[in-house]
Amino acid sequence: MISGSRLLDTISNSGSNVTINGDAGNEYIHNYAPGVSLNAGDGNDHVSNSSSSVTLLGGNGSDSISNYGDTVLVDTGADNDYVYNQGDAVNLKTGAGNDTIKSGGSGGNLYQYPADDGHDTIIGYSESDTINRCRQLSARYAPGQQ
Ligand SMILES: [Ca+2]
Ligand SMILES: [Ca+2]
Repeated sequence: MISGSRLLDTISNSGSNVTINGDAGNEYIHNYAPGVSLNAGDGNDHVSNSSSSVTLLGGNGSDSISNYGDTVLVDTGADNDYVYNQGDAVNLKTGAGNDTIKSGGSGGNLYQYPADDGHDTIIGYSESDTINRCRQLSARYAPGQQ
C-alpha cells in the first residue's frame, strides 16, 4: 500500500500488484506496473498509467487521467474529468460531472455513461468500441488514431 499525504505529491510506482491511494490533496501519480489498483482520492489529480490489468479511480475532484495500458478499468469519479486513452480493451466509466474522453488505440473499448449525471463527450470513438447508456452523450465520431 502506497499512500499520499495531504500536500501536493508525486507518486511513481513500478511494483506489480500493489494498491496506491492518493489523499485529499492534488497528486501526480504515475504507474508503470501491472495488476495495480490506483485510487487518486479527492482533489484535482493527474494520473498516468502505462501497464496492463490496472484499475484507475479518479475519485472526487477534476482529474486528468492518461492511460497507455491495455485491459484497464478507468472510473473518473465525480466532477469534470478528462481522460486520454491510448489503450485497447479499456473499460471507461464516467461519474457525475461533465467528462471528456479522448481515445485512440485500436479499439475494443467499453464506454459506460450513467444517465443524467452530466454532459459527457467522446473524441476518437472507434467502430470496435461499445457505448452503454448514452443518454447524455455527445459523441463526435471522429476516427481514432491508430
Ligand atoms: Ca488526491
Ligand atoms: Ca473525478
